[in-house]
Formats: sequence, structure tokens, C-alpha cells
Amino acid sequence: MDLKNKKMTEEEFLKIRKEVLCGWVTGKDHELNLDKAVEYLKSVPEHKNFALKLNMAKKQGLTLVQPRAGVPELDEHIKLLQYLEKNGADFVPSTVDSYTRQNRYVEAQKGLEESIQKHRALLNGFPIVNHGVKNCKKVLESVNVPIEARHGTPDARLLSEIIHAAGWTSNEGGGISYNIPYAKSVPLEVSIKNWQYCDRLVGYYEDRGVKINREPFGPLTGTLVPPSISNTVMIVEALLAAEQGVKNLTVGYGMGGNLVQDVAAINSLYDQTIFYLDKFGYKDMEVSTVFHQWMGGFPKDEAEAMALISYSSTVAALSKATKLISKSPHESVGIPTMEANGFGVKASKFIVNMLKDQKMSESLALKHEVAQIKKEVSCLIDIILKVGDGDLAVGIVHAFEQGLIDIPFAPSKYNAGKIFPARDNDGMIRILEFGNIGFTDDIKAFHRKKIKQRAKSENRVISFQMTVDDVYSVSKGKLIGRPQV
Ligand code: 8ZB
Repeated sequence: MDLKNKKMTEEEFLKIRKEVLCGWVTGKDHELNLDKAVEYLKSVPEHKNFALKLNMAKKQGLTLVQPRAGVPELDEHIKLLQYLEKNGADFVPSTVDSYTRQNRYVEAQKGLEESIQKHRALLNGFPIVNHGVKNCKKVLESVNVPIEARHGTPDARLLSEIIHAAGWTSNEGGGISYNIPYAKSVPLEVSIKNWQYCDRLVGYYEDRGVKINREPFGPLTGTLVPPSISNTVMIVEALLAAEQGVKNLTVGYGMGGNLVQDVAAINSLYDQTIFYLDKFGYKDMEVSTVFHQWMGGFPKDEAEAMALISYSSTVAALSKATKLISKSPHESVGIPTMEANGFGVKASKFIVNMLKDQKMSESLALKHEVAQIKKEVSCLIDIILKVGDGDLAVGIVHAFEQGLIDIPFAPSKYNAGKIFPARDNDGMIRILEFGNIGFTDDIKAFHRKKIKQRAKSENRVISFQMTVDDVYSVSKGKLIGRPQV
């Protein structure tokens, strides 16, 4: 395997770049010129720079709000983002369609053309590559807040070239987090290399005085992911990015549902990201956090959905996450209308403003949960480094191969899929079936004890049924999937 966690030389980067720019855009997008891109990025006003705005929020202890949003047609997309900005979005996204995520640009083009013809969105997002630098610049120039590309793309090299050249100063994703939860058969080795390229591109700009934010995708499959597993993925992706020259990172976490565990997860994620970046010698790093509102199944009822959105915002604000990603009352149905999306933003803004000056007080329970997550994360990172013989990138590939890192409910065949999570009696996410996850016996004993307590209180045997019940319970208005009595 010629994969390694080593900064690409500029020569290597430029060589791969030639291949990346071949094909679809050759002769079409004349704006993919690095010097021109640096010049344009430098002309982007400070209030539209993602990294600068996040750093300011962090200093002020604020939680800023960002929705997801994307429609195929340019003018409609601009209208949507302007509307969300007007309703309080501090950052706007451009969520990309599924064809583009799989580099199927010919089909994306067809969908875009048909959407224009029929005045109806026939793609589930904004096809960035087909729009090219020119249209992406128009999007940026039409709003007054920073823009981030949000997608789910194992090979986002061309997409990343386009968005940054268009002045978009944040890109979501990572070699693990935009592969394992999104794709069935892309080898990790391939997606890690592709994301090293995306990060190296950011490093190229950072070397020339342009600040660009990178955000690994924290929620992973969005379904009962134990915090230590997602935090480990966040930290190793942060380290891979830092090696390629990324300086501004936002590590993410998808809400689990138990207030104490969620606050503990964000606190420990922040601490340990800083700890490991420092440990491996990456200096001058700016780290912030992002909290994703409930990523699992939503209630159909719109009032109930709004309640879940408001509760999610409460937890995000109390965790002091720098940013929160909002949901809409249409979540259980699909892509929201502009108005429903605006509702989610508005409600979320209201709550974070209410809680701006309040913080969660230290408690024994919080302290214990922070310590538990940190212990588990450090155990997993040690294992990754061990099986990689000291190389983080190689270690990730081997750790997944052996199921030492295992993400619940992921579609990828490069993920073991042998662990099953379940909630404990307080609703914290624990592990019921370990598969081959690289935890010590001590950590496993802790999880067993917690699940046993719940089984006892519900007067039932420990089984996969608990996992199933927990997957559906929040959409029915209960955190823990207890048997009906
Ligand atoms: C992994 C992310 C899933 C979430 C939302 C889904 C879900 C996907 C769009 C979108 C607004 C889009 N999502 N695509 N939201 N506009 N084009 O991402 O609804 O909440």
C-alpha cells in the first residue's frame, strides 16, 4: 500500500491535479487556475470567510446556526440561500446532489437541464461541478455570509477545486466520514488519498495566506453512534488534514439524545482534538466544534419535529459548540421547502440566543462521562497507530479491515458492521455487541454493566431487540426504546 500520512510535496500535488482537472472540465472551466483562485479568495470580504467567522464566534462563546440546503437551478438556489440568510442563518451551505457525490456528472447535467425545463427540482441538491466556478462565484456574491460545500463524496477532488476557486471557504468531509457512511464499495485507501488531496489543496491556499475551514462529518451514520467512535474518527481525520497543511478545523458530533452525554461528547471532542494535534506537532491550529441536531428518525408531526429541533438547539447551546446544523419540520418526509427550512433556522436561532449567557454546570455525571469518552478514544487511537506501525493513514485502513474500528449501520463493505449499540438506563449510547472493536476488557465491562442495568430495570433479556427499539424510539417521542407495558 503506498498510502501514508505524509504531506504531499507541491510537485506531487500538481501532478495529481493535472489528472483531476482532465475530463469533464477541460476546456470548459477556464477559471480553475490556482493563481487566479488565490487572488479571488483574497478579495473575499472578511465577513464571508468561514474560518474567520467561526474563530470570532468561538472567542465570544457563541453557537452559530447553519442549515442544509441545495436545489439544482442557480437562481432558485440563490433565492433559497438568501431566504435562509434572512431567517437568521449565520452560515449557508450548498448541499450537493447524489449524482455529483458519485462523480456521475453526465447524469447530473441531465437532471439540471430537466429541472430548468420543467421548473421543478429533479436533483436532490446543487450540482457544483456542472455549475462550475462561474456559477459558484455568483452564489457567493449573492449572499452576505460564508458558504460551505456539504456533500458526502468519497472523491471530492474536482468539487473542492471548484468551490475554493469560487471563494467558498469551507468544505465538509473526510476520507472516512465521507466514505464509510455513504458508499458501499470504495476502498478506504482510495477515499483517504482523495481527501488528502482536498486537504493538500487547502494547505496550498494556507501557504499563500488564505484561510479555509475544513469540517470532517461527525454524525457518520447518524444512528446510535457511540461518541467515542465518532470522536475517534473526527480526531484522526483532523490529524490527516493537519498533515496536509489544513489550519482551521471544525470537528463534529451528531446528537445522541442524553443531555449529559451530548455535552460530554462535545467537551471531550474539543479537548482531545487539541491534545492530539499538539501531541503530533501541529502548531497554529484553530479548532472549533459543530453539533448536529438529531440525525436519526424524526417524528412526522411538525409540532413534534419543531420540539425536537428546539431541544437539539438547547443541547447544542449548553455544550458551547461553535456551530449547530439545523433540521426542519419536514425532516421525516425529505428535502424541506424553503419555508420549512427557514422555520428550523429561526427556532434554532431563538434558542441559542436565549441560552447565550448560560452554561451547563459541572456535575459528577458530566465529569465521569467526559473521562469515559476520553479513555475510549485514547484506546482506539492507540490501536490505530499500533496496527499502522506508527502510520496513521495505514493504521486506519488496517483498523477497519480488522473491525477494531467499527461504525454501526454503515453500508460500506470496508466496515465490519459487527457492533450493535443500545442505550443504557439513562439513555446514554453504549455498546451491546462489541464485534472486534479494539476496546480493553475494562471498557467492555463498563458497557456490559450499563446495558445490564437497563435490561434489569426493563425486566427483559439483553438482545438485539433493544437496538431495534432504540433506533425507532425518538421518532415516537421517547429517548429509550423501552418495551410497552
Ligand atoms: C446526512 C445528511 C442528511 C440530512 C438533508 C436531509 C437530512 C439532504 C438536502 C437536505 C436540504 C437538500 N438534506 N439534501 N436538506 N436540502 N438538498 O441532509 O433532509 O436532514
